[in-house]
Amino acid sequence: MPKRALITGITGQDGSYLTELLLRKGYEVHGLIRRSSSFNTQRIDHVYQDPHVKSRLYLHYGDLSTGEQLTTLIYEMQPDEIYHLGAQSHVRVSFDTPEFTGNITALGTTRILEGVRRSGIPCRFYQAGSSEMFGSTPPPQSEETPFHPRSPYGAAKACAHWMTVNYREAYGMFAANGILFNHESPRRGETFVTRKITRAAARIAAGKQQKVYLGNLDARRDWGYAPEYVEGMWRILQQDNPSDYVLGTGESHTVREFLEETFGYLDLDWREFVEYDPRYLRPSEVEFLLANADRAQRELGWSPTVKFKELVRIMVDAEVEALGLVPTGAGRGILEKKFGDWHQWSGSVSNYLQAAAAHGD
Ligand code: NDP
Ligand code: GDR
Repeated sequence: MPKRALITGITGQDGSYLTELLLRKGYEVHGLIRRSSSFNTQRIDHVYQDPHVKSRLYLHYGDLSTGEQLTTLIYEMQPDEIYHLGAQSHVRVSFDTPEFTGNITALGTTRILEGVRRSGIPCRFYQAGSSEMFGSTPPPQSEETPFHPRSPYGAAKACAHWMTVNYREAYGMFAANGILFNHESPRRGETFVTRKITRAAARIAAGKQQKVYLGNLDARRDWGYAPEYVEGMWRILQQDNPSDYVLGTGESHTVREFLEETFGYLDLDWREFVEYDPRYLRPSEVEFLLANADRAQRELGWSPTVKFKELVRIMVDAEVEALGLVPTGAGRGILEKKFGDWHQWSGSVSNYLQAAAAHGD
């Protein structure tokens, strides 16, 4: 019998990479999707087949705002592993929608945990925790670092983290937290800063856009490559005992450095194209994130190989290709060289980008 996994947030960046990983490992994969008036499955269309054809990927309608249906779904599906990635995941937006963010990002986790408990199923549970929980606590941040969240999103994730610990301790559930630092890819949502910058730079180089408007350029982030992080999630659930792990690269850079690297790769000077817009500032900011992921390296054998400059090249090449142009190629070369038989990541990225282009993105 293949293992059965349920992924919430399957249509997001991480959900799509995790789906590919688990299908490659032979899992039967079930995803929770919410009904939308426009297409929201572009990131997984390339692995989703007609349900009338034999397939190992199944999609179920549902929403993290309602617990009863989630419990029924879990009870009927009997998954071996649940990867709970669904969330209102945008930090800036969480200041505009604090109650909604708490409902989905914090209580959504409680609803899934409660669904597992009530169903009485011995499944393993992964909570998608975030470095945003550390907030203003100085770097480097590890599993021992206290949380001091600086946004409704960070506070909601801290609640979800502690609920996961509580269900582990109270009911003996295999419930584990990943505490993941920023991870990016060509599939990143367009309003997160790395994708916003790489997309704008490629369009500017192609003469399709004049300017890009940004907020705080001084914030420091530890940016890694998303496909490596979903491998970490899977490893967390394969341990003998449930525990909590920080995943990050151990390198931190400012948004300004990301601009320099991106525009520099395209032989452009970012200062000519970037304008300041206070709309993108947060009422309280997280200034400096830098992971200490020693524990993950020691116990999971996980250490990311794609670092800052390589990440930029991968993302820029993908954006250039999406515009129908020929990329410089360093990014594509990095993927092919580093991942050997993982070169399908770049294949699926291209498929996704072609699909996105067909949708008029
Ligand atoms: P995305 O924003 O790309 O994806 C979020 C997913 O959650 C989407 O599939 C979205 O569906 C789904 N979702 C949102 N609201 C609901 C709801 N009410 N009911 C059901 N599903 C819902 O996030 P990422 O893939 O980047 O991140 C995955 C998880 O990891 C998130 O929980 C995020 O907070 C967390 N995280 C991410 C990090 C990163 O750097 N990427 C770092 C640390 C943590 P739809 O497509 O319909 O909007
Ligand atoms: P973050 O990612 O808040 O770290 O959360 P984001 O890319 O949104 O911001 C990173 C930094 O860039 C600054 N910034 C801007 N950000 C956005 N989005 N748009 C802008 O125009 C802009 N200008 C400057 C921000 O102020 C910030 O300092 C991401 C999300 O994926 C979370 O879900 C996840 O938990 C964390 O990463 C780890």
